[in-house]
Amino acid sequence: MLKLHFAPNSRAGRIVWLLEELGLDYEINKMAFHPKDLKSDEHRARHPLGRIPVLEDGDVMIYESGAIVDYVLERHKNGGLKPAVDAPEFPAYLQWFHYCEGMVMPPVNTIVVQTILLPPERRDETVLKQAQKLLTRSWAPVDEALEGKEYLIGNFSGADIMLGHAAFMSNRLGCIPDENAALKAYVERITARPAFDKAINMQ
Ligand SMILES: N[C@@H](CCC(=O)N[C@@H](CS)C(=O)NCC(=O)O)C(=O)O
Repeated sequence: MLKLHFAPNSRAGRIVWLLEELGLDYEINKMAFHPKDLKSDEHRARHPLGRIPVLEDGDVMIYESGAIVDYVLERHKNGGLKPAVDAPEFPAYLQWFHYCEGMVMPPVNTIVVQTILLPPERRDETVLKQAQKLLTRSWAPVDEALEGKEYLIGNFSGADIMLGHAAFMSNRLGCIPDENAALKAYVERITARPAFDKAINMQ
């Protein structure tokens, strides 16, 4: 059975969401979002940097949330929630799937470090402001792409698992402006999906 190494309030929620959407059986190794669990020798043997998510599937151990999503879709759902290579939506699918970790998550990481993880005396207001500006700017093309669409490529797909989760997180950090109405509505649509609700509330 698939085994997900998980901690709450993290990207591991993406994988719970995916597995729930697909109706796959899985078990969870719940860890605390704390160095005592994540940086333990046991977990570093799964991920050298002591990060999550990590998925175990028999002899396979794989990390990087995007790689895990693609692995599950290809190996366990025969490419479900993913357009065929020759489908017109395929390039947009790839673009939005990778835009998540490539463009959106770097400033999200900085904002989390500068507002939550660092002690107040080590926080830097300039770095924080820059990251907030970059994050807000990064969402503008996504808002535009969502005009008149329910999901990023029309139908719900693996790209939504990646970027939809990041949109929810960014909205929670207050970095999606009200004028991005299509994106705000998208976050609401995603939040209403039962599989997302289960993933995001898993502690
Ligand atoms: N690009 C990686 C990022 C993994 C990552 O940084 N995960 C965070 C949680 S969202 C983590 O494990 N942080 C713990 C730490 O930095 O010690 C992915 O998408 O899986």
